[in-house]
Amino acid sequence: MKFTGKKIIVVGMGKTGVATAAFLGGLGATVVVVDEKPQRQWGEAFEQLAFQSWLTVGSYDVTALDGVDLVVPSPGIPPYNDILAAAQKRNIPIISEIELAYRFIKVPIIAVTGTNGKTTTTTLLGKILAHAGKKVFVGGNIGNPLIEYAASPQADDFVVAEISSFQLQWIKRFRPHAAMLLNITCDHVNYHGSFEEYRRVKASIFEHQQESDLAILNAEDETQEGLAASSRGQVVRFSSRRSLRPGISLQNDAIVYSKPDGTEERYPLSMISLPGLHNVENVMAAVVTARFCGCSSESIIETVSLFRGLPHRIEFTGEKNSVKFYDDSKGTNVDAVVRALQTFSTPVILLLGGRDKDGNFDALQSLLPSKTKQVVLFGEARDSILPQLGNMAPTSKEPTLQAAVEHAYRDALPGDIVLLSPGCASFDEFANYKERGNYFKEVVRNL
Ligand code: UMA
Repeated sequence: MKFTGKKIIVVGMGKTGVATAAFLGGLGATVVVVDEKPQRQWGEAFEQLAFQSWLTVGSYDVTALDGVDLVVPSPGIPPYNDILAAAQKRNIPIISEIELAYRFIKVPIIAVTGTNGKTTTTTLLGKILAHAGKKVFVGGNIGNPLIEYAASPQADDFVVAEISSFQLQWIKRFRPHAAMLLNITCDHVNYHGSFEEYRRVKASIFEHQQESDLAILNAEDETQEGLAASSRGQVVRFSSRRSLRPGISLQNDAIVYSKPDGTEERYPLSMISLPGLHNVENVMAAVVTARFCGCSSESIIETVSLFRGLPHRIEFTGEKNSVKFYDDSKGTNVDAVVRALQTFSTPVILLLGGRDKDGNFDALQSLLPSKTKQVVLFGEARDSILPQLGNMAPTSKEPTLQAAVEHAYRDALPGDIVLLSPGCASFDEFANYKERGNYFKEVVRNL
């Protein structure tokens, strides 16, 4: 599709929408922009665009679609949004920002998706490639839209992109040279409408791959079995629970990458300082991709050994009177809580709550007796989570995160661990998970 001379509506004027509008205007399109928020709240980046002759501000309703040839929604706009629903009815094509970017990016794209572990794996992979001397751009859901890269000189060897299900929602031809699906568990159901639809959208990351592309799948994830069979790319599966030949798997104290030709590479488990088996899986996916991109095993081991992980992911926060505190504020779904609990060998005091994303907390029941001493529920979701825990651990409720931390500290004995792994979004009290994690650290410091 040619974009020059077309009338295109961009829905949502956050980071993605502003960059998309600028890109389309640069191509010679007429751009209509809309957002549910009043224009004065669209931020400084929009103000740079506001007086361009190719741009008009539309009203946030279906009339904005009049005469429009194409819709580019921001990732945060759910598919059931009125404007998107009307565009579908009128057969106006809709493409996501990553689809648009893909059509203009000439550098091979490595796409990282999964319910959990995306940002850690994307960051690690970016570091491995850079350490091996490759020029690399790291972007996508991690914070900088790919469309910004499409507009740049593109002087890199690889683009490593964290890709969310929201960004995959409206792809048409998006074909990453390497793609990985780290795991899929229940998340974002209120956006996609059902777990099945969320899974379908996540799996579409492989849909347009060809024989020369790499597809990395989780061998322990039953829902991915069909994908291995249907993939046109070169499939490599990983497992942290059993040996895979071919595949990459954990065998005693080593990660063993067994190739289809029967050769093997070994990576010492001791190179990983990040906690939990889920991080071993993230490293496995990064190793396979880095080898595919031409990095040496030695260089990979060096980078992984130096990597200390990212904030708010089971991050040690501090110790007060021999009580240890861990910040897993990025744990915004139930599966992330399961992973965090499995990381600790002794039962913890778990802080759980925030804004519920329709998570299924029943899934925690079997873990609570062995992995928790106590649960403190907090925030907006505290009442809705309580009955789902099935009285499997002593549980109390507090209105706020601060009250929950203070409650946990009052009850804790020397040697105890207090873990914030909320299993919920942060928006009832905070702007995002980072703000929640930083606030947690501040409350701990002030105890
Ligand atoms: N808006 C509407 N109508 C709606 C919803 C939102 O008009 O129904 C407007 C808002 O008023 C706002 C704009 O849309 O002005 C925001 O757009 P957006 O939510 O798509 O946010 P961006 O600033 O463009 O950021 C997006 C990603 N946000 C989401 O997916 C929600 C960022 O991921 C990403 O870093 C950025 O693009 C660059 O690629 C954030 C995220 O939370 C970190 N992602 C989810 C996650 O990781 O779980 C998927």
